[in-house]
Amino acid sequence: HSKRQILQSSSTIVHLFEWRWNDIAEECGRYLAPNGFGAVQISPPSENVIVTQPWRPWWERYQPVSYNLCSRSGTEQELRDMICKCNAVGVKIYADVVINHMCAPDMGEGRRRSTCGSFFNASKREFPSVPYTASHFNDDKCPTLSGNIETYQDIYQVRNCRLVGLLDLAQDQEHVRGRIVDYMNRLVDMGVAGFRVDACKHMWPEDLKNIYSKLHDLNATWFPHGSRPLIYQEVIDLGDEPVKAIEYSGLGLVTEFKYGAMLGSVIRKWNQGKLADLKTWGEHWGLLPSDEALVFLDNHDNQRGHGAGGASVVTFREPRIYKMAVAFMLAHPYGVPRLMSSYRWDQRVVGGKDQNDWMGPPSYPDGSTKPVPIQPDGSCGEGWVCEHRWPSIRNMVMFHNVVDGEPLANWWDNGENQIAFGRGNQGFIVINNDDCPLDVTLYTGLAEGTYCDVISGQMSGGCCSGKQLTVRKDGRAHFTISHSDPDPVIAIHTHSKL
Ligand code: AAO
Repeated sequence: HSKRQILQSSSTIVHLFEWRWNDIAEECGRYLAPNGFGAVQISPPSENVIVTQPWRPWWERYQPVSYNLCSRSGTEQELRDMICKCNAVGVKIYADVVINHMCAPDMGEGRRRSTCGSFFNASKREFPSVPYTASHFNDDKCPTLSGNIETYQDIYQVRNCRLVGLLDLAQDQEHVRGRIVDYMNRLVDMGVAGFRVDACKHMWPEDLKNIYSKLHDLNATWFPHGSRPLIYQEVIDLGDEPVKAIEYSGLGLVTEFKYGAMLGSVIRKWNQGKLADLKTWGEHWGLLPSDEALVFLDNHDNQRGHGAGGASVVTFREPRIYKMAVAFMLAHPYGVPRLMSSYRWDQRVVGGKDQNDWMGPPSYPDGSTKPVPIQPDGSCGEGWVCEHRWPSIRNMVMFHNVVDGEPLANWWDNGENQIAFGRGNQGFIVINNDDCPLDVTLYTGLAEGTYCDVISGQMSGGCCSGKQLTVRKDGRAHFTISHSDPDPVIAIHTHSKL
């Protein structure tokens, strides 16, 4: 296929966690589109409560007070402008929507505690800008004395009580569904291509179905007539609770939390795990059907001990195994992949818990978020990690596009932690996570020729800045990977051919 087709086949989503709309607008044109990224997940665009105790935590954005579109990421105009610029270069925008609940009841009242200055009164459950009043919440249906979810083993508590104390909206009411649908449709009309729906486990599937059915088709300025929003639903199902991911998978994609937890465990070689086991990776491991799963290694919660996934989850703090796991994820055909793009914060772990897990994005003393500066070497400054700009991660996004639709092929492993596999005859990857060198000749399925390894370098202007691999007439190539290599992976594909 042509370069153009490859950029368009892109499905990889990058979560630009807490980025400002203006920075995302620039990133789409200068970086994401030319490197084959398919879409950006943005932080919640709705107006939220301003939390000052602790100081401006990232999680305040998960406490809406209205559906007005202004937040620390920017104004409504900046949001609109960003969506337009990203669509213009073919990068889709998926909005994170918080529709299960509003803020917590102890968040006060007035206009000064909200990001657009809208009035609310949390203890009275009044949010006149929507509007919602006390009657629009689930409290009368919740069976617990505290009003909060006390156990995840009772589906009525999970759906009708307050998640970590947050005021729980009654999506069974037409008025509530209507306000949510209006909010989501305003975003669709502005040009978003879909949604990450927060806390779906805590809403009844039939109510969500009703809401989704009323969404507009995507904006025809940018998308083919009749295109529907892509929806991926946050449901944490690690297998030990009565609420199941499959209750939601008929409605849209579902976040597959087992993916990062299990792959993290294998890459760490915990419980006798080894890469060779990944030969059967996918549904055989108890994961959702591939076409229903949104997959990722870490997310904004479990990279800081919130949510679920546990200690096996790998993050930017362990770059070597992180890059290895990302390479596997983007090379493997299972699921729709999402990359995390984080900011750094100082961890202070006391008794197993990070006391700084609340820390918000790089910001000025007044609480406003800092821009993302790009350094001469292409990395980000000011505490923005920008995993998506790490060269091998960026290049694997292109690998993912080149091999799109091709079946897993030519699997090889040494029975331990050295593996290799291809995707049809379009790409081939070799990974060495053993404590000894890899030195092997393998059938790649690729056409004869010299290929540039996109992990150690890349093609530019017809030259390869990394390792070169020779595929012989019989499709075989010789690979060596030292176990002390900081990037113990080789990946080649038809568009990295010299
Ligand atoms: C903040 C404060 C709270 C305060 C609250 C109200 O931190 O102390 O009470 O405000 O003032 C984020 C933050 C929260 C924050 C909230 C609002 O993470 O700390 O609360 O904003 O500002 C559950 C939900 C899941 C949710 C996750 C965090 O099911 O939907 O908790 N994720 C989303 C967002 C997240 C956001 C919200 C929802 C709310 O991504 O950023 O919260 O909008 C079990 C359950 C899971 C459950 C976890 C954690 O997991 O299965 O469903 O996630 O517990 O409670 C084993 C099990 C596994 C289990 C896990 C952990 O691994 O196999 O199933 O253990 O126990």
